[in-house]
Amino acid sequence: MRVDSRTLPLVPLLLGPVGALQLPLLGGSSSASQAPIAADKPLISSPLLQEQVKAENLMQRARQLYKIAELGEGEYNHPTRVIGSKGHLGTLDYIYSTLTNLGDYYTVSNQSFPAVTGNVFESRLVLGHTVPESATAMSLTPPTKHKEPVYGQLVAVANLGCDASDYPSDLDGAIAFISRGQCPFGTKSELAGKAGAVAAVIYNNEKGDMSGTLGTPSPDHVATFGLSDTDAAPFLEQLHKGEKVDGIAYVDAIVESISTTNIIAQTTGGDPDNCVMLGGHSDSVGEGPGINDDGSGSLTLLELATLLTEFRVNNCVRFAWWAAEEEGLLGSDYYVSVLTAAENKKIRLFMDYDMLASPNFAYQVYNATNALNPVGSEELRDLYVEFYEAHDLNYTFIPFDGRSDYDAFIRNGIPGGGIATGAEGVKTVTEQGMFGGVAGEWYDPCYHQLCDTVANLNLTAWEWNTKLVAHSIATYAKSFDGFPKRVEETSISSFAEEPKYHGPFLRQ
Ligand code: DTR
Ligand code: ZN
Ligand code: ZN
Repeated sequence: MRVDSRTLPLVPLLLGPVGALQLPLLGGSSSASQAPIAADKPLISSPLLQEQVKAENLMQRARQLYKIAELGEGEYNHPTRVIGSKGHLGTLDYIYSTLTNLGDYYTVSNQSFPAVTGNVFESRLVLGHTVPESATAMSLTPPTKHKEPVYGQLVAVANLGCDASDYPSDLDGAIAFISRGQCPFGTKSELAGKAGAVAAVIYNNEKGDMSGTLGTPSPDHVATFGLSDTDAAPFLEQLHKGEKVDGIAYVDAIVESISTTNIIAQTTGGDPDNCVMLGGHSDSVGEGPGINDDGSGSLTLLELATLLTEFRVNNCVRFAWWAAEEEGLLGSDYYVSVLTAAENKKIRLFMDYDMLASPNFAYQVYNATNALNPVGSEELRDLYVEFYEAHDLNYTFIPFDGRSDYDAFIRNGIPGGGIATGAEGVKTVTEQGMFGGVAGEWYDPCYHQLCDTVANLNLTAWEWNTKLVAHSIATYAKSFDGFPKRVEETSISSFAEEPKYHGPFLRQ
């Protein structure tokens, strides 16, 4: 096994007293010198690589990953691979040991970075005599004081609660009632805390339920709930009429700062100045084992990294298993943030693979365009389209909206794209005709839930998508001919306004 000069061989997984994975910790990105190309290996070929993809091998890895998720039961009372848990540490060890058992085909490095993890153990909101059904504690919310119920009047905040002047003077000891909109949930929670509120309820100003994340913790954050527009309406009316609404808020939660780890593997063969990069995320949410989200993507990468060792490549291939995607793309953000300009330029494109096997799947392609995203993003999109069309498979376009680990890359001038099979979106009748499954149901009814287990995988979708990932690797590992050169400036993608998402959860 070759390791980056700064990376020590992984010590066996020692789940010490604090469960710390004794991984060597390494900042920065790996850089591999070009090893002599193994002349005995055939040049990478898409059909030959695709031929090696077998559903049973993928399922074997999924079963192994579920066993690893069960390591998290001691602390979470259910299987999970959330960052900081033994389930995630075990995932990292599985990925790292698989890669380092592949001889010197890869330079493998571990990149540690600071992250924040949160867990809501219990929460409850009572407004007047009602327990609003849609009330959901926000991700990364702090607990209520002493983790006990707090009592206060519900007090409406003016406008959208994005300025301190919106918060009335009588908010001290009250529960702030704030409309969604214009600024992040974290900003609203912080301003409410500074104004003396004991908790905050942010209600949707669009149709439907609303849950999100407070993002980077602040000492002024207060226990914060999301609420649907329909559940908020009667209380807005009562407050508008000058009636009093008593509130009780209770959150038992923890927010912790920890160090976690990205794993990067780059072929020692191939031009190191022209890399094709691809990633999935190694972590799950605290609520479940994440076998589809994103076990499917990270295991596809691990299987293809293994199969690729039978070939030689002309351009380097860099695999990434991101940590803390679920906390807001922290791993991929960190990785891109520490790239030098020269390192940035070596990455010709980044391909994101996050949820490839949803049970009620649709074949979804991120609708990247060169008009809005770094040039080359559209060509990558069209590679996916051409593959599905060549195999008479239907597909749909989905918004390239910042919900997964491509975001940092496209914001820093690196062409990006990817495919998915769907999360909490609802399959339409038209899509039922295109893909089968059940209209009116989520694409993944177990998204971010305990039931995201091995049984939650659609094998047909997973195998086809793994063949497509193989095709995407082989195409660019063989040649970038016809693919746009990197343009000079590392332009920021043009979002019309601050995007609502940066990661899985709504930020505002
Ligand atoms: N895989 C989801 C985040 C995600 C990425 N793309 C989409 C599209 C629609 C919904 C969610 C997502 C996760 O990590 O939670
Ligand atoms: Zn995901
Ligand atoms: Zn997720």
